[in-house]
Amino acid sequence: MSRLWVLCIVVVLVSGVLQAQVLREFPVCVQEGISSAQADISGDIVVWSDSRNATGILSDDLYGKNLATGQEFLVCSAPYAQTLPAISGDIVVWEDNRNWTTDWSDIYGRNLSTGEELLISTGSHFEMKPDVSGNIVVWEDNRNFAATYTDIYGKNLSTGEEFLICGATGDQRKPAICGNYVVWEDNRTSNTDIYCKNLLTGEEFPICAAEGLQKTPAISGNLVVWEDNRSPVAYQIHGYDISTGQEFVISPGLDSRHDPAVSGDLVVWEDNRNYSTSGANDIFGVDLSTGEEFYVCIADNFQYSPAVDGDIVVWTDQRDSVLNDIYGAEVPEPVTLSLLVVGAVALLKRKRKSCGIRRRRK
Ligand SMILES: [Ca+2]
Ligand SMILES: [Ca+2]
Ligand SMILES: [Ca+2]
Ligand SMILES: [Ca+2]
Repeated sequence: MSRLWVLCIVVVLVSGVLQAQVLREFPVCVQEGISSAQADISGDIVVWSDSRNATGILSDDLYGKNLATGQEFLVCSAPYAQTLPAISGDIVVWEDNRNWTTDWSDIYGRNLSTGEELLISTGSHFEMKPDVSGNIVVWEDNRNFAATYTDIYGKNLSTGEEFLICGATGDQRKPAICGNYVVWEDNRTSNTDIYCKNLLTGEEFPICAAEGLQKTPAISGNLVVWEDNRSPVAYQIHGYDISTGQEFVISPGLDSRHDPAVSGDLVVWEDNRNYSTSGANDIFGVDLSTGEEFYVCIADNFQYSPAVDGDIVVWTDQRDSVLNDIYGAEVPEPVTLSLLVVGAVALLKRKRKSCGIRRRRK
């Protein structure tokens, strides 16, 4: 048997072990009688919406945790509800209802390094579901609802300039941004597609305008992912590489997959494949560099709304009760570990790209 065959067999055996390897899971925020949900992550910082100070409905606040130090901190406790936080580096943005009686929802933010609160967009209409990448914040905005329904707006935090990203007819919703690319769910043709705008060139183009519904896009680098029900049986996870123009199926299956998140080669989503036996969903993922699909969390009851940055996945978890908690898991890097085991290159580590800052767990 040649050395090459021995090496191949060793790698296959090691890969089999790695597939069975359990991810390192950890609680981020678990409080009895309190709901913590809607987590996002950038680097070591996780942020979420939290009911610990709530005195009634619509009064959640925002909290954060530094995973490197274990320190938890308050992000915003203004009146009424602060929800749906998104984070990129030091900038956290969210949907804010403090001016609910006059302005409906607005977009606020905080610079975690300076402590400064950022008033991003207010007005007597809805601003919703923000995302942030670097200095650019994007959100759903219905100021022109009578003419064009919901549109996508953005703001450059460096210049203070607010600008229209897409004002097409029909609803444009759920924007996500990475670098110069903004993607969103677009209902201009009534069967919901995924569109993209390059903020550098101003060019707008469809990512996927197939039959059926394409929804909940996420983006990292040139990779866009979404849930897609063109199949008559279930929502599946699809992807599109902007640099090659290639679309591909990431996770097919007869049980629905929803709400994907992406960082570099790592894609995660809500997954119903075990619903018939467990009565609830789980979080699954795939490393696109190896094609290896794996479970991130198959705990009891519902896990949903995953977010990922680098090797860390966070999600909302109902394993203990219908009151949500936040859990996280570190995804091992199969290629790195394989090389370590066969003793080929002990120090070679494959880095995953993320949209925000690059990171590795210590
Ligand atoms: Ca408003
Ligand atoms: Ca519109
Ligand atoms: Ca469609
Ligand atoms: Ca579950």
